[in-house]
Amino acid sequence: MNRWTLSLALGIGLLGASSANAIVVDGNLADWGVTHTGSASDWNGSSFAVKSVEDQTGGGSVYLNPGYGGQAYDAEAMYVTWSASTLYIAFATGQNPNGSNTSYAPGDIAIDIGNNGTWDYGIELQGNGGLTQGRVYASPTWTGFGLWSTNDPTSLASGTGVGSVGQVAYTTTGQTNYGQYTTDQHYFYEVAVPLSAFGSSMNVGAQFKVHWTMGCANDVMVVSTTRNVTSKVPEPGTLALLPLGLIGIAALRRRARS
Ligand SMILES: [Ca+2]
Ligand SMILES: [Ca+2]
Ligand SMILES: [Ca+2]
Ligand SMILES: [Ca+2]
Repeated sequence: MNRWTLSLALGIGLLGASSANAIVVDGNLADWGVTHTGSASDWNGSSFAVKSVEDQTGGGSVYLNPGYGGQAYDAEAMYVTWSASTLYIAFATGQNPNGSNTSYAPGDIAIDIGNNGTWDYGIELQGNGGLTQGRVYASPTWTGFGLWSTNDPTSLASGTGVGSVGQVAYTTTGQTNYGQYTTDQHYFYEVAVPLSAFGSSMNVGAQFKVHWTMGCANDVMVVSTTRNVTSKVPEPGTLALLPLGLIGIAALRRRARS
């Protein structure tokens, strides 16, 4: 095996090891394995994601648990994963993030470390109320807990900003043909925040719960998981470096030849 074939084999080996692509925060959940074929399996997602799926449909009188409201208030599917440095969250809802199809504001993400019923952190999604979009807030307070329960935090009201500001993207144009209710409109959120914002509380082994609902909390999504491995997806930029590495090998090869 000469140097070129050895390099090529190493490169292919690296590609094979990176079966998951890095997550791109763009409001498109294709990188999470979410498809749009008009079947229930669209929400299955990739195996690297911990998920909760509860896609409902119908009009205002349809019960969603804990409230009513049908598709316009449906919390449909949530996905959670992480790299060594970043926590990623994505979800789908029937509520337009600009609030145009409901009379309630969209909500923010709440995180319970240790699954003990206390919401330890919030993640600001819109950047309203004087808070910064994509920032993690410790010791959060909430504008309310909706109409139906006492422990479903809706929108962040205040908190102590921690860590560097993450990324949030969401879509405000309804998209159809996702899941079995093919004419329903779906909206998508995608979030990346630095794990360092949570201090040691998100270290490997940590149990945590991710929660989202809208201002009325008609429907609620929760993913409970354990950070059982350091990383489930590549670091942002890892795969971008790989082709550069291969180009570098090719350049070496050309130089060796000339
Ligand atoms: Ca994406
Ligand atoms: Ca639905
Ligand atoms: Ca639902
Ligand atoms: Ca907010």
